[in-house]
Amino acid sequence: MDENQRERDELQKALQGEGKRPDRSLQITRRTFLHKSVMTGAAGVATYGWFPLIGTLDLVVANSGNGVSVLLGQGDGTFRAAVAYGVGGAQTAVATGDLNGDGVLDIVATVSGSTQLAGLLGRGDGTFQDAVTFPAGGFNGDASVAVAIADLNGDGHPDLVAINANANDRTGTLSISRGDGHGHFTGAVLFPLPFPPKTLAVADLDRDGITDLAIVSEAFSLVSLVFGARDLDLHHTEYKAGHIASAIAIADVNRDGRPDLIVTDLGVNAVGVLPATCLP
Ligand SMILES: [Ca+2]
Ligand SMILES: [Ca+2]
Ligand SMILES: [Ca+2]
Repeated sequence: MDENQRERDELQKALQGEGKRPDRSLQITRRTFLHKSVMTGAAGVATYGWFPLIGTLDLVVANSGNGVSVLLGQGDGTFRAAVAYGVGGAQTAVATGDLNGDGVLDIVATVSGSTQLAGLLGRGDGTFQDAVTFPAGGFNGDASVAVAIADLNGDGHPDLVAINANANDRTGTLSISRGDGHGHFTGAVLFPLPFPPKTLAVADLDRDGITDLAIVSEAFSLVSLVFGARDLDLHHTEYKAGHIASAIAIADVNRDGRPDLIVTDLGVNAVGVLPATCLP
């Protein structure tokens, strides 16, 4: 039996055993992630923790202890001392984007054990205002594990996106709060996920001008692609992804102008690549 057939069989067994479906408007297609692997010799955690760049030189770090640290670049590859901002708890993930449309990058972070997102609005001089909170909704037992600032409905205004994992029943929710471009967000629209998510990446995967999501579930070792849509009538496609998919990045690996998925696999200490040509 070849590796791809084995993965398809494992996926089929996993899906039959799980037997859960979203109860809202996420339509599901399931496919097998026919990936190529590159051995790294160590557990792949390169993108875990999210250290997104502000501009090109600064770092934002989610602190497992408490708060978010910002390290401003000095232009020579070194950084000033970290400045910590309290956001009401320990962080599991952080993302940057312009929440209020003033042209200055802002920060949003998950708060461990909750679905309250913390936002830090940038002042434009490398410092940030006191934290504000945005509810990501979720069901009893949900906790936000990753966050993004991305325009999922293509109206030109950044939306707040969070994925919540439920510790009780191995499910999760996708939370989308639509932004008005001025820092105000609607209440979270929730989409149940039939797996516990771990992390996500954003890009316009199908190149229709609307940002899409790639969500990783480590527990089910899959990647779920959720395609943005103007009315938020979302559908997603699940890809079986190796043995223990743990982290994801999106980049044009083969330089064909289309975004490819790069997924780390803790099960075999490898990095898998799903070329855009395999995407729907
Ligand atoms: Ca801003
Ligand atoms: Ca939007
Ligand atoms: Ca798209």
